[in-house]
Amino acid sequence: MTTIKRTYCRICEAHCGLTVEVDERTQRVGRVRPDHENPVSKGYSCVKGLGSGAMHDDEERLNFPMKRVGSTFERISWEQAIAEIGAKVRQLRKEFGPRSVGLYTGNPTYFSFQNILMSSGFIEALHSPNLFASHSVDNNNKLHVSTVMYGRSMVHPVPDLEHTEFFMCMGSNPVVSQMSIIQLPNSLKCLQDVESRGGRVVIVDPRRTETAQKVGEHISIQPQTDAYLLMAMLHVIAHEDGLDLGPAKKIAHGVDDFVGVAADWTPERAAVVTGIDASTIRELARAYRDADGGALYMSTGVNMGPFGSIAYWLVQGLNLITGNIDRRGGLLVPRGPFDSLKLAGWLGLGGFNEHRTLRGDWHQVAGCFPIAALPGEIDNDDPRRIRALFVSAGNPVHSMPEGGALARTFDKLSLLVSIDIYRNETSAHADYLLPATDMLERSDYPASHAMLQVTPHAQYTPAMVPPKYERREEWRIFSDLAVACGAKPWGKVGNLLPRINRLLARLPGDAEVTPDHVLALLMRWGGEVTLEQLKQAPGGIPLPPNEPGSFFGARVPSEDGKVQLYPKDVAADLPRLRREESRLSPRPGKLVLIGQRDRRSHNSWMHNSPHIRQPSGNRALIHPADAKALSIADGDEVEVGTEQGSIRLLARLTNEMRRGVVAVPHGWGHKGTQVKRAAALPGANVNEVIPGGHANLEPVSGMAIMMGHEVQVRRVEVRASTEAKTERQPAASEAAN
Ligand SMILES: Nc1nc2c(c(=O)[nH]1)N[C@H]1C(S)=C(S)[C@@H](COP(=O)(O)OP(=O)(O)OC[C@H]3O[C@@H](n4cnc5c(=O)[nH]c(N)nc54)[C@H](O)[C@@H]3O)O[C@H]1N2
Ligand SMILES: Nc1nc2c(c(=O)[nH]1)N[C@H]1C(S)=C(S)[C@@H](COP(=O)(O)OP(=O)(O)OC[C@H]3O[C@@H](n4cnc5c(=O)[nH]c(N)nc54)[C@H](O)[C@@H]3O)O[C@H]1N2
Ligand code: SF4
Ligand SMILES: [Mo]
Repeated sequence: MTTIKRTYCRICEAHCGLTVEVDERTQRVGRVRPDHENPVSKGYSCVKGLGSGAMHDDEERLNFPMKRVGSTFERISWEQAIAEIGAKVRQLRKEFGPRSVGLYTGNPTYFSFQNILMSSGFIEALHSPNLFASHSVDNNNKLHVSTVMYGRSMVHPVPDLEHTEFFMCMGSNPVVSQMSIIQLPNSLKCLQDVESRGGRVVIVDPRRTETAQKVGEHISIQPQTDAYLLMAMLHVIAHEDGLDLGPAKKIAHGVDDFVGVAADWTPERAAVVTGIDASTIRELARAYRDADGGALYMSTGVNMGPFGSIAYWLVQGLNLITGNIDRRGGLLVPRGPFDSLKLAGWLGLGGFNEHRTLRGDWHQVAGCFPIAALPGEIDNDDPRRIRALFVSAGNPVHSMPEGGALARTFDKLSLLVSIDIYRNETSAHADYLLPATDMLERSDYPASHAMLQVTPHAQYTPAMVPPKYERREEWRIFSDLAVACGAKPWGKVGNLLPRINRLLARLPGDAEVTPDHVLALLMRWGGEVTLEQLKQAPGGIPLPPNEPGSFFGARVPSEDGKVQLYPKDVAADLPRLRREESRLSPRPGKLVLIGQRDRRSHNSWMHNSPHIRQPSGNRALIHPADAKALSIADGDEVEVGTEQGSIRLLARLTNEMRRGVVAVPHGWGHKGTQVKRAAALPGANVNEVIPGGHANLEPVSGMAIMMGHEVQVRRVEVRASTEAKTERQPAASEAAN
């Protein structure tokens, strides 16, 4: 008998509702479809989520624990894997101390309640500060700025798009990505609705993106210069026109200092850097200020540039002084079903701590060090360096800038363990591979997004099917590892995470506590809904809408309940903004590199999907006029190079691009992954040319600077290009699913 079960997707932040056909006898997964009854996503989904069933059955999945033997991997039992890894870690910790263990948690971690809970619990229980996270390659600036402005990294007011009159979207391509640090399924429709209600949508991007082609007005901006645009908007609103700062002063410290930073940033000055006319900047600033509810939003295109922290500070500050935060049609701060802010306060999460890296003295953001600092923590002569590295749900060798440099440090490790659903470029170097469950094989709750929902909604999903083969739930893997590695039962006094970890690991007797028990406790405490109620409502339960006037004076998690509008460390970075002002244009003959995402890929891990027909590799998107100057024709093979190295891929000429800018999608060019479909796809890994290391970290937050590097683009000699052309397969648009 086939049952149709309801769940939600955990690949991107939209968390779309899905239905899954399950054969009750065989427990096989059939068709995965959009859930039309889901009250938030209302039948929206994309090809990645619909491919989750095929991914569950992919014959190339990692299904058993494996151990490196010479240059290959051999299957071993879970008992052997856990015991051997545990023995090694115990020995390293005894000899070199707790810092000898490190953990990198990749992007899918944040889509699994049990993984978030247990991965950080694991490293805390081992008393190591060495937790690194993928948010240092997408959102560290946001997490850091919220920490210094609001007191906790998880406060990110979300646009009230159902009521807004003016929405400016900088550095995001919602049609493809569904955005970030926000939960908004079918974001295109939400933006189109703003327009049909008579509101205005402005897309600021160096490329006329898929989004800009479908909604709003496109404003083309020179990469890396959004902070200058925002400065000029602040100048117009607060200096040229004058603004009553009284209301802002009631809720924030440092209002005058904040406004003061824009005193000499006239639109004329910003126009030179951004490439946006001064008159346009003035008009935008005033339209935003005068809207009956306006919201500025920025995402990874700006985060990944050199001024991510300054830009997010300006976005928050502008939204605040114009009275748009905590108001209808502006931006609201969701509560979630339980008080995440209070909980974070108790657990000491999302604030500052004393941990620093051995090299570079980097602080943690949201409890994690920047991933780009990891190579330096492994390869140094300090006896406390990292010697055992765990990588969970991540592929840093491929996904971080200059990942090859990280791979080269692996020789210095005594142990590398990958916990993943596939084999990837990082685990190719591992000593042990531990197979995790996929999203259909585990229960879940979108805890990390509770405070980011535009339409608040609580949905619990049970596992759709039991794990196939010997795939194991992450909570169990981390729990067993913690015990085997010698975690002490009760951890540091006052730190609850190791306790939870221990609780989950082993209760006295045979009782087993699972992440669901922790969730049930949190829900009960929160009071909005109980886990029992959620289990009875498979499509989830709508929560009260985000409430204007509920944040300031009530829930701001800073010490005195006020916002810090002039955070010293961010403001101290302003001289760099001035210094770089004249250096942002590329030198003659060079182009500026930005990125692009594709609906059919997800960072580095969707290319093996048996469900998704992939285009034949990534392409370098170049404006026809730039291409002409470089004698490049559409489909030519080009070399994109920096001082660090070069990659070769085919060119696609398109006037979507801003002149002087080249876009190369990341996540392509799979080598040594052992997964055949992905490895067979042509394409190149752009992170081979994006410089990494400490020098390329945004200095305030440790966010990797991945956009805006100057590159040389040249046509590969005719002979090679003819070969490339003969092999050429359909262009991205031709192969669309
Ligand atoms: N040049 C450039 N580089 C970029 C970006 C860019 O725009 N330009 N984008 C960056 C961004 S936004 C991010 S978030 C990072 C991502 O960086 P990472 O998170 O390090 O890498 P991913 O490629 O997302 O790899 C995720 C891994 O998790 C595995 N996985 C999937 N589901 C599960 C699961 O449920 N459990 C476990 N254990 N494993 C699972 C996948 O098989 C895959 O190997 O990359 C960044 N890299
Ligand atoms: N299909 C698909 N969806 C995804 C992902 C995926 O890989 N594939 N990844 C997921 C992840 S991990 C994340 S973090 C989110 C990211 O979601 P988004 O933040 O929306 O990321 P992108 O879609 O890459 O859009 C970034 C935009 O910034 C533009 N840009 C580049 N430089 C600049 C600049 O200097 N200024 C401005 N204003 N714009 C600039 C780029 O042209 C691009 O259009 O997407 C998620 N969703
Ligand atoms: S947009 Fe696609 S990948 Fe993202 S949650 Fe929805 S179905 Fe999943
Ligand atoms: Mo990301």
